[in-house]
Amino acid sequence: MSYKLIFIFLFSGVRFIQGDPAPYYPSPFPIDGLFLIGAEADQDLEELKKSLLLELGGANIKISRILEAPPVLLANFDKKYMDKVLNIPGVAYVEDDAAVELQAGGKKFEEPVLPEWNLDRINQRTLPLDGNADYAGNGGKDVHIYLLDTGIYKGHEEFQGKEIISFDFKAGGNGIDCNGHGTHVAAIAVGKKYGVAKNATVHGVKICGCRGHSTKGHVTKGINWITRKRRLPCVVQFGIASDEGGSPTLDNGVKELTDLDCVVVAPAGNNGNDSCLVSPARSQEAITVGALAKFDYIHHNSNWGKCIDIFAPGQSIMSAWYISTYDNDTLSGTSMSAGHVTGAVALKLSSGMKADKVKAKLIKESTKSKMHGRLNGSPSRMLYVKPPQDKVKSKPKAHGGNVKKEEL
Ligand SMILES: [Ca+2]
Repeated sequence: MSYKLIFIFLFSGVRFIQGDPAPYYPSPFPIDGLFLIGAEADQDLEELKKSLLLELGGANIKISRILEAPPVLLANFDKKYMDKVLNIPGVAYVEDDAAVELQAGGKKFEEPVLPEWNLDRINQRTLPLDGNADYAGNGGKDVHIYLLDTGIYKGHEEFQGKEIISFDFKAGGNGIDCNGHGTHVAAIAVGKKYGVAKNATVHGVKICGCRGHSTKGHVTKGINWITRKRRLPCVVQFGIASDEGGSPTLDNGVKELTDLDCVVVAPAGNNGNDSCLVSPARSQEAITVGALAKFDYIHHNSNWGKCIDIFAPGQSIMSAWYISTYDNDTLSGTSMSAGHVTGAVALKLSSGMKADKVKAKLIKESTKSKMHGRLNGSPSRMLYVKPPQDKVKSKPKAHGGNVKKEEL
């Protein structure tokens, strides 16, 4: 290998020669004329805005700061100016803004509704289900969960007043869920009946409209709000995934959140494809969650592959719905799976575990090598949350005598 090649490999991805253009990351389904401009870490965004307006002529150009650190601008301009923008000093990269998708489907798109199985499944190593769905610990008390999703239906009985409407991507918006997805995921994480961490607090960070439409730009604004306002201990769950072009902005946002002591949970995505193609699932720092079907197979819609860290129930999950205080509905998807892991993270944080230890701990404690069917390179790891000690299964010895506690 020549020295020149070694040099290029060592510095790949870094603009090491003044005047090299920044990289451009296209989306297969871009929003025409709308771009996220990532700036170098020490770049003054106001100065960069001035440079952009100068290069682009200023006419009809709208530029807004959507993430302070790492710095990102959202700008509209004609793509014919792309080469100019990529050569402006201080620009680290440009990516297309594009739609992101919620990672769930309603029951009308799914198989027949199954009896509630999910909370029962994750506190035992093997099937059959034992009818116990309790978890050890204090239910995630004092932990703050931030859901980048459709908001939360405030006042649902599942939340017992522990839900907080925290952010709306629309100026003047009320942050209330008018879609259902966010309320459903929130109750899987903290709901009094449907939830894993029943004493944690959940914050709605609304990045989707009523029809579930969102963009990388909207999600980035939500990330920015959390980076500035978060309360610790902190878990952030994404309810969305990008298209298969990925997103350096979302990936960088995850890294920033973990640097700020939040644990980040991401759905693997619901396209039945490689999870390493989408953001934030492909992020190294996030806990990426695939959907487990009943009987321990990968759910047919779930993404798969080596970017998944763990699987959790994601088929036919009953949880709260947004129509009324007592409403519920059944959805499937990797967002539902991620809701279980978010609750499990809250239990760990509430027990005093440091945020940077949680991912490795959940992986270490997962139920390994028990999944069935084709895994497509995914790790065979299912979420495991310990039951209370008094619910640990007891078995008499074969010849009578003392009862031995069996660790499940
Ligand atoms: Ca059980």
